[in-house]
Amino acid sequence: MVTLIDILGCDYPIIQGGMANIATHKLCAAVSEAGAFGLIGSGGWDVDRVREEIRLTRTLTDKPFGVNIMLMSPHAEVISDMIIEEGIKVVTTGAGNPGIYMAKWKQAGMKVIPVVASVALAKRVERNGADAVIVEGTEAGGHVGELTTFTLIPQVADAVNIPVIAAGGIADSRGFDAAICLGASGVQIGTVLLASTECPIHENYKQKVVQAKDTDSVVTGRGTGAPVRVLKNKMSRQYLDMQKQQVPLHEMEKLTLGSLRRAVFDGDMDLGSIMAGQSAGLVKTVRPVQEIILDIYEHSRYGKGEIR
Ligand code: TUI
Repeated sequence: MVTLIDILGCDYPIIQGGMANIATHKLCAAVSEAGAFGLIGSGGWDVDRVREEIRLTRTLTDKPFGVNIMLMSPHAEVISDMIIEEGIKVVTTGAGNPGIYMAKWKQAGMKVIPVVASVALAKRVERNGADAVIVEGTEAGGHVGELTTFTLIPQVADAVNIPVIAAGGIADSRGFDAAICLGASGVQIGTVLLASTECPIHENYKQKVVQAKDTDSVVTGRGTGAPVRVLKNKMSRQYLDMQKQQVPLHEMEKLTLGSLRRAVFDGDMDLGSIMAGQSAGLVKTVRPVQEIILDIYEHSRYGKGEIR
């Protein structure tokens, strides 16, 4: 049986989320060097920037890494071709159905691992040739679906015959073990890596994650087609107020436009969009990536055996 580790070519069944504007060569290389699977997050970037990030990653590590394609990006199609030219072996996708790209990626010999938020899409991508699925619950940060990790993982595990990777709400070995018990073969982590030494975001963002408690995140934009989980601040409150007043979407977009960048680069914790998951409440300190990965894997009770 092909295991997730075989598909990815890394040491541990732990994948880094492809966080837009955050998952640069620095984070990706640190994760892969630690024995997990790093990803370049292409959301928010054009094709040349993503190519540059791939090349920079290769200067930092010989270990395998992949690229995440944010399917709502206007650059998704050109990036989907560029990663073939660059010899990327593993691609993950998010925020949509990657159906139109699957054939060419499989033709190029790539492993394709879509992020899904429903059983229906998991089954569809399996039929289209996906090698595994990342099943993301609404606990996750950023763009999210409706269902929880706890309910989705076993339902998808029952419905498909490819490895399932759990995402959303996992920040330590307990979450990792729970995911394995629910039928997952591995996990994807994002929020806990925001609070890593190597994560290239503003220090204010890291501190905001560390200080967050259980109830400090909220989903903005439910019902608008692009629900996004962020940490509560002035920006999220303004957004939710406008939503209640049914302000037209393009007006709301003005508010969100560039707001993730304001948080990531300027450290603006009032008017920035601080994307993070519910697991922020579990994150207590900023640690090196290697410590975060090893802490999850070494303390695991169920994740080291014959999982596929
Ligand atoms: O994509 C993510 N997380 C993201 S993308 C992002 S950038 C962004 N910024 C503002 C607005 C929107 C996006 C920030 N965080 N995670 C993967 C993910 N994919 N979560 C949920 C889904 C998903 C949802 C519905 C995947 C497929 C899907 O189905 C659509 C269909 O066509 O069936």
